Amino acid sequence: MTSKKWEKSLFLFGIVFLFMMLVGCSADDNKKRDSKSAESSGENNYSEEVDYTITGIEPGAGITVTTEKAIQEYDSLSGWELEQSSTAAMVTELEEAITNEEPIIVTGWNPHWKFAKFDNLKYLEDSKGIYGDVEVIKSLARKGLKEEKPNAYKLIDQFNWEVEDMESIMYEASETGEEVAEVAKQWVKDNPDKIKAWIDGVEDVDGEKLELVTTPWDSELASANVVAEVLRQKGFKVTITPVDVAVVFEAVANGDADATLAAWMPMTHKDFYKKFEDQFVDMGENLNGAKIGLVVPDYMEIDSIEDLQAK
Ligand code: PBE
Repeated sequence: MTSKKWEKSLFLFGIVFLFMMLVGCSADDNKKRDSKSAESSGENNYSEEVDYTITGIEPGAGITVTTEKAIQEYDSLSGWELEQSSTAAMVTELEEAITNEEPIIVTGWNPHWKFAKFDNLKYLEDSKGIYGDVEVIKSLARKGLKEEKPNAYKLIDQFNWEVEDMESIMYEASETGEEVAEVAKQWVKDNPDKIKAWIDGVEDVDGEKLELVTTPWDSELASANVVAEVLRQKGFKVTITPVDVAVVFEAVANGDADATLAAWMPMTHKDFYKKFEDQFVDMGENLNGAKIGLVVPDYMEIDSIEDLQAK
């Protein structure tokens, strides 16, 4: 993977070098320098070119709240806007920008299939640590679940998987157009070894109901559907309700939902977590190695949020 990245970088470097040679030989010195040659000499106008706008996702997302904080904290982002729409719209804009080799700055995260699809993305360094470093995804249960539905609690508590597992489901769903729920079911069939550890000591039940609440992103639809499928095999009747992040926390806190597998901590959902802390049971992480931040295609010659310019 890393060496592939290297090869690709060298290849891209070669292309950029050739391009520069050609431009150098043929360009009329009086011609106005285009932005590409300005960038290669160390100056760039990326901030102006993206119109001081970060391409964001849904207003309710943790990464949206966190990015608003970043805009306040970084001098280099002063006067910037966060364009909020949807994850699908962000991905379309990212795809278009990459096709045309144009600059773009998006709110990005792992696990997400865009990192598998476009292998030329990079996170901008975040010296102030607004987005944190490594994120984990936690499972939360409503108070009383352990006592009332011990087998469901045990299974959810034992659920744990890798970034690659989650990403493979997301990627396959995005490539084939199949529902995440369907791909998740197949994943459960294909990974009996992983599931063995989750169901260790869990007894079968007879139609006990269980309500999982989740955020609407493919990452959390993947985990919810995988765990729901395993719970169903144990005899549970499971419903999955996708809602806004704020509602996920509220529903578990007030007992409307039994559990969620979708809490990104310590940064992404910090505000929501803090608001309802003590009103739910933190069951610990189910995935380690998630990440959020500002993401750009690697043909943009900047490394850090501080390389951007205030409006
Ligand atoms: N995400 C994906 C979510 C959590 C999962 C990073 C877009 C968020 O920002 O809340």
